[in-house]
Amino acid sequence: MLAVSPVAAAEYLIWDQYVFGDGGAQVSPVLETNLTYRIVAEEIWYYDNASNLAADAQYYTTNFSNSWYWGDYLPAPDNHSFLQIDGGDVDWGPFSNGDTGHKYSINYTGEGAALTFNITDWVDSTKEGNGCKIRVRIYEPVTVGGYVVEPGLLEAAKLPVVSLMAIALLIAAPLVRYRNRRKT
Ligand SMILES: [Ca+2]
Repeated sequence: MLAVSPVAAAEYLIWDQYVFGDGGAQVSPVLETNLTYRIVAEEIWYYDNASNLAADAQYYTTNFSNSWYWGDYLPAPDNHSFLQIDGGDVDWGPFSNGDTGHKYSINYTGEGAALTFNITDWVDSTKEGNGCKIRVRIYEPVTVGGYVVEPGLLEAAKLPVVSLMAIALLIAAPLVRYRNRRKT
């Protein structure tokens, strides 16, 4: 039987969009009530493109020497987040530098509504001269009959299919060779 798992569920990508540092909002598909999605935000945008000054979903750097591998980092001012959902701040978690892709991940339980993502520039409060973007992806848990499927079980369920395909190939390969031989 299928097991119910609130964490580490098997999941698939349902949305993949860029939220631009100098742009407007991006709206996700409607997220089902009581289904726990995973939202991943990564990469960097510029709060001052000309000066090579970068920020990510939660943090920013004052060191212009490298916009990917930052020399320093500060949280967004006044406990804000730069990447916001529905106009509100999000706690995207501990800092991720360039070596981990400025990547952040949260769990979000759907409320039967779409989510609106935007970047607010809390550093200099102007989008003039901003640049680049944050990539946002939403993953939906795999469910069967209303139950969330655990990854281990999903892998186990795939195994017989893979085995059957392997057997089919073993049977098909000699047949193809035999047919080709007959043609010559
Ligand atoms: Ca700016």
